[in-house]
Amino acid sequence: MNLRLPRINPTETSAWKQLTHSAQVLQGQRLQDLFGADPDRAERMSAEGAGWFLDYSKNLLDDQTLHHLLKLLEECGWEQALNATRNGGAINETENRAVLHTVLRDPGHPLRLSDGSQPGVLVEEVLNRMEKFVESVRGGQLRGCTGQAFTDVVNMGIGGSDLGPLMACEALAPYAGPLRVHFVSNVDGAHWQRTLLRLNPETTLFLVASKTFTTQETMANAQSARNWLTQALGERAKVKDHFVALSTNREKVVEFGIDSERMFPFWDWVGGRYSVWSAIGMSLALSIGFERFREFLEGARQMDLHFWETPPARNLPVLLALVGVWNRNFLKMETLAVLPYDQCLSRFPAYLQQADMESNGKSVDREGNPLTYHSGPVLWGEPGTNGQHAFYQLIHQGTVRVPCDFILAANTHYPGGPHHRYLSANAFAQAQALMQGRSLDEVRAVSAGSSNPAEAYQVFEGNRPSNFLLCQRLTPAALGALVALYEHKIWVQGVVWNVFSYDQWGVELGKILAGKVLPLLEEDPQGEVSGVDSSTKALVERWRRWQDGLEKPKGS
Ligand code: G6Q
Repeated sequence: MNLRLPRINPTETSAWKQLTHSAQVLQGQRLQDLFGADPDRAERMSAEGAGWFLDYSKNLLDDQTLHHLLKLLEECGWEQALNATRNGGAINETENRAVLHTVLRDPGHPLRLSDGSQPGVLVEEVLNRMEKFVESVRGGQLRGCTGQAFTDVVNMGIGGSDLGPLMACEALAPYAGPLRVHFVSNVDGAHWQRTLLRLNPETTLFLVASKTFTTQETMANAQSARNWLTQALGERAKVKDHFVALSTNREKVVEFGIDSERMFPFWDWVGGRYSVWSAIGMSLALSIGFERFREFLEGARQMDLHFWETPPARNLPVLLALVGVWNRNFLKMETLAVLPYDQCLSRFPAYLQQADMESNGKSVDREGNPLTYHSGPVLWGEPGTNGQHAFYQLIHQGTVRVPCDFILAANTHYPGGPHHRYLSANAFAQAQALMQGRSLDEVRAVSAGSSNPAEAYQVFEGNRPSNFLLCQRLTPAALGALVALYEHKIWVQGVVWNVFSYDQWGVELGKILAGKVLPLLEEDPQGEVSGVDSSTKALVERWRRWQDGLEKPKGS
């Protein structure tokens, strides 16, 4: 069985050429006219699965474009890519690793890897251990070293070991139990020190979340937490009672002083930004309870099944991915705004930023050649309606076009008053306004003949694309499905762009250089700074003088 990813330059497919032509034709058309000429457009250009409804009809495309986009995916070797992924091929080739985060939501999965290991069995074991642990912490049986039950949990991790559980804890806050969950990620001491003000050492449980257990930020924070605990509790302190490790690196965990009994492992076939489903999800499980955590996994599993079993033309991740390729490569849009109309999803854009930009922010293809076309867009966003009072001006009337993903639940966890109707009306109206715009004639009709010197500024060009994702209620299952939807979308785009979506070499250089700069900050403030460029040298020298008060900033 061929378990390698294909090597196909998408620009050399026949579909790419057809799509280039379609883009020229469609750019001269108006979305509003496409709707006017086709009463079934919204019905045809929508799909449903795993509890989510996707309306992609407000994109500047037609049936033929969609047909070519599906053809593009086929020509880029989708079947082969899917087969390699699902059967445990080492598709993260530059790190020689399989990519099996979908097995995390399918405990007991029968796959056996070439080294004889069975990921599904390992997953099941760890989930069962996590369940017992979560229940005994939440039930108050497992206590701190002075005999008090835990009241606070602090997840210490960064990047993939922080963003997923943080986002999910926020999103599922309506399901949270009595444990307060905090997240410390930044190496900036402010993050840890501001958090500790809210903690009692006797009742705090620390989760050191790090796949490698060598990450500078996380280890510095964990070390400070350990010092704080031992200083506060003196002889009574038993570090092992207050620390848990979520990691793949047993040796380093033990070296840090955490009992292997309190270590919940995951494996190298789980990428950091795809790890919320693994032991890295411990903070979420402690917050919402294990039954809900399993529902979260099951929601993702339902999206996996939808992705694997639904024909591409009705397949949510495939459609979202292909519309994204269309906007990025053919209509030349450089960014994507993710706009959840849900305060609980306030961290979702930040989470997705990592998942998407770290996966597809690549410029070398699978044969090591520079890309001659664009890959992943810049992803950004904020929850509605706040964004409307901030950056939507540019989305409506700026000189760049920004495709938007609107996300909304039909029901809120916080009923009472008109809030949810206001919120929902705004979401629908923004997507509508972006699509239809407002012409000069319409502006003049409002002025009803009276002079209006601002009329040119009140015109909205419209024709600005968006997707709309709607679920019934943001339950653990719905969130799981939403996250899995975007994970698969990212993967499909990576297949088309012929990149390796599961490595992240771009984060390495800065870490190496930070290791070289650090000694310069620790040396004699009067000493010479050498071995760096003139800009870095001048900055470091000024930093030293200002830090030691040897010089005052001008104008201060
Ligand atoms: C994610 C990346 C990265 C990683 C962090 C933390 O895919 O690999 O964001 O999650 O660098 O790494 P550790 O979990 O090893 O501390």
